[in-house]
Amino acid sequence: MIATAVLLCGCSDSRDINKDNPINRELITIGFSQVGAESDWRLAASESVQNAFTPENGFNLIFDNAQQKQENQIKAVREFIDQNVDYIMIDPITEIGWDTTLEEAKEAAIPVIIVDRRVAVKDDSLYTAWIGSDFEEEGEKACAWLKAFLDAKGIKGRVNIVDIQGTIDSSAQIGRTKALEAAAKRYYNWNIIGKDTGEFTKAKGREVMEKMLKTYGDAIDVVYCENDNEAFGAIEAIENTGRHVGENIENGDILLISFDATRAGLTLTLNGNIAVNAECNPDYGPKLVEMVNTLENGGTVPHDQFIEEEIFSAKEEIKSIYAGGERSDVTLLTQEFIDGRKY
Ligand code: GZL
Repeated sequence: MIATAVLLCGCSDSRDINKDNPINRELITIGFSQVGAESDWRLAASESVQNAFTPENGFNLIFDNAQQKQENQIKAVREFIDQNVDYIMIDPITEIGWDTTLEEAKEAAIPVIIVDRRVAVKDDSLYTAWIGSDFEEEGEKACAWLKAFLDAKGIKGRVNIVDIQGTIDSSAQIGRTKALEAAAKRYYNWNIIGKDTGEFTKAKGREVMEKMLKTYGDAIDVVYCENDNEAFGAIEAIENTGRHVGENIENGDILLISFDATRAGLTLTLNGNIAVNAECNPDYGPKLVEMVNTLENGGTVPHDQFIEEEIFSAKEEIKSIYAGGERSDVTLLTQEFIDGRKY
């Protein structure tokens, strides 16, 4: 039995939530099931939620880290139901397998808000709202940037790409992979020579990159890392072989694309190790507080809404890109911009 530790933020962070721990009904109790702690992005997203749902703001937060296992998320949600929390929030590790659990929450008349990644359920009324990223658009922006970059350099020949995917069947992986595969169909000279999941972690990203280098060696021109932590691992693996991470793919460099735009990821983007970084905004906390307060006051919230996101690079030649039917400015990175980032 993991002892229930009530952290300073007034949230308990335990898998076996203590049923004897009486809920303070003056506060709105939120049961939050988080994917895990697999990446810098995930830590930032958890911090955003814990900084927002505080007793000072009128909340009691029960926060559960599922350690990247859906069965742990389902167990936590059932415990939230037993505790009769006021709201359940879930960042679902994968999209499938949620119907029964959400039906149980509906029977208990507890509103559910899905955060970040999505659930694929037969009946969308099983959850009150979803707020998250447009992962396919993130991928479209990254691919549009690569296309503009290759055009600016006059590279028309074959470009061999490996895809270090995220957690398979997670919305982020589904969207980012789909965008790359669509771009590879659209541009005759783009060639995806390999893909494998890096599970959004540095260790697995490095392991996959090592395997890809052994298999494809000098043939690799571009690595499409589906999050920053995979890119951190990929850079280590590439540099261990003596190859250079950079933009001169015509001279043997390996160009890296990444997602999340964490502080560490943006630092590597500023110094050119990562060529372009598509933001995945982790700052859900304040938006979720606003949504709960609206609901508490009898208001309604959009059933589905996207969180705003940008795309970053240090390469001045690409100032804007055209993706997902819209033009997006590319934010040119500076150190002070990175220093000023909340997460
Ligand atoms: C995306 C999020 C992904 C991040 C990864 O919204 O679900 O999961 O891109 C994280 O860093 O592990």
